[in-house]
Amino acid sequence: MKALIIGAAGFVGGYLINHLSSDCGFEVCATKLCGEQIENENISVYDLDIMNKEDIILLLQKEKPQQIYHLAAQSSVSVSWDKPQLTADINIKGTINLLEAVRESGYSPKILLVGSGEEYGYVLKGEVPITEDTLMRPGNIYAVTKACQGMLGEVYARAYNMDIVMVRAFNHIGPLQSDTFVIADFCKQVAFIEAGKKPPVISVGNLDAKRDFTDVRDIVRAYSLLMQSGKKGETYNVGSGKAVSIRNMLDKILSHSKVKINIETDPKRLRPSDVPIIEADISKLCAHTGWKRNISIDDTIEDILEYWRNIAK
Ligand code: A2R
Repeated sequence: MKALIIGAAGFVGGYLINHLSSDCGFEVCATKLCGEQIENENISVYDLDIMNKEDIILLLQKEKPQQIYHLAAQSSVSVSWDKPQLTADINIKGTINLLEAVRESGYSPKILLVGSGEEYGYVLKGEVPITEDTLMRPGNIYAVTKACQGMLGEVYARAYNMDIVMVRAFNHIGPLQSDTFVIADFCKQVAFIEAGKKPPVISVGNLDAKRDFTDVRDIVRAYSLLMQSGKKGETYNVGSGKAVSIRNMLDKILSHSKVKINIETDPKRLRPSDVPIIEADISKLCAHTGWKRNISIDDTIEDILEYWRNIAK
């Protein structure tokens, strides 16, 4: 089996490369933007900007992958406020470029479009856990573009009978994640405190919000299972199915800390529009693929802490 990962230089891409090449034994080709790095001798790496449809066509004609994982995105919510046009171009136009390139290439790979739990946005009390049929009320520009990407996938699957599966991924965490994400941020702070490079006070935002956290390694396993048995034109939630409060996550992180740490609320980290609970209903994913979480939250936290301890050394 040959798989192409588009936008593989990001957080998820590295884990997906490892899973497909090492665990599944696939031949993997991966794309990155010029200037990005992918260190892996066992795969073919190409520079590709998805804004250039002709380049996508040339790559597809050369490699003819049976599976295409589309990860390339402007994936930051905060950047999406500053650069709405760029976000729409990459996430919507880029996806159209890919789908059109596949159509023009005249063959039929299976395609996974990676969306986000953010697409659901303002979830009402009675809507938790969130099923795939829940009304989407995106609360930011990134989420709007991802919702649009998913709708495009549905339309192309129906109109052109293309084998496209959509996912809405909830919070994924793991080593290598940027510290702009809450769990990486907390673990980094703890590691720098342990190393004596920061006073023993951890700054936090809203600890009451509950979110659905899953290890990124379990997430990419779900993606490859969906490429085996996900149904054409369908959308799947990918998450743990169990929301945990940020306070609970912080307690777990602090319980692994080697030093005593005080907690301090930083008003800059408080986001007034925080949705109180986001929890995925993953029954469709489990029923169609047999997926279940393999890595516990505690094991993930230990791995993330170890990652930041090595950096803080
Ligand atoms: O923005 P950069 O320089 O970090 O590059 C990102 C890349 N990318 C592009 N690739 C090809 N053509 C473009 N025009 C283009 N613009 C950006 O896509 C980055 O290397 C990759 C996305 O990786 P991350 O931002 O690290 O996202 P992550 O966490 O790996 O999530 C993967 C997917 C995304 O579709 C998210 O929206 C979704 O999972 O949650």
